[in-house]
Amino acid sequence: MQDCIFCKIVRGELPSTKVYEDDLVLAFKDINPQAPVHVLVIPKAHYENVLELPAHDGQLLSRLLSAIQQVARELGVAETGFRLVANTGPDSGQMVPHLHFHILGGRKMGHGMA
Ligand code: DGP
Repeated sequence: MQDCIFCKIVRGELPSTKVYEDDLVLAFKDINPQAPVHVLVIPKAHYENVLELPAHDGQLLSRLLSAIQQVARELGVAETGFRLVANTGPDSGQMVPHLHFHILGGRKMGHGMA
């Protein structure tokens, strides 16, 4: 998508600190980290949120899950634990309308989800 900032990151038109990449999926550090480890895992193709992500696309779903697992292990939060968040739509506060999974870890998270 032309004006989407995450599509621009995928195309290399905006810089990012990449931590994982394959032909379908990219993971990079969040520009405004909320935890010592804060990574965004995205499909390279533009889907606005999880509701648009095609549930029948087993290859993409599997690749996203593998990337999340690999990033968590490589960045050292697989043992200590992490939070996985996909804000979806207006009430969630989703700011960037390109599906992204936040991996947040490296500190104790609060019990609240809000
Ligand atoms: P959300 O509220 O779930 O849409 O979170 C969007 C996240 O994206 C937010 O934590 C900040 C991050 N972000 C926004 N613009 C950029 C950018 O240009 N580069 C990087 N690395 N992260 C960004």
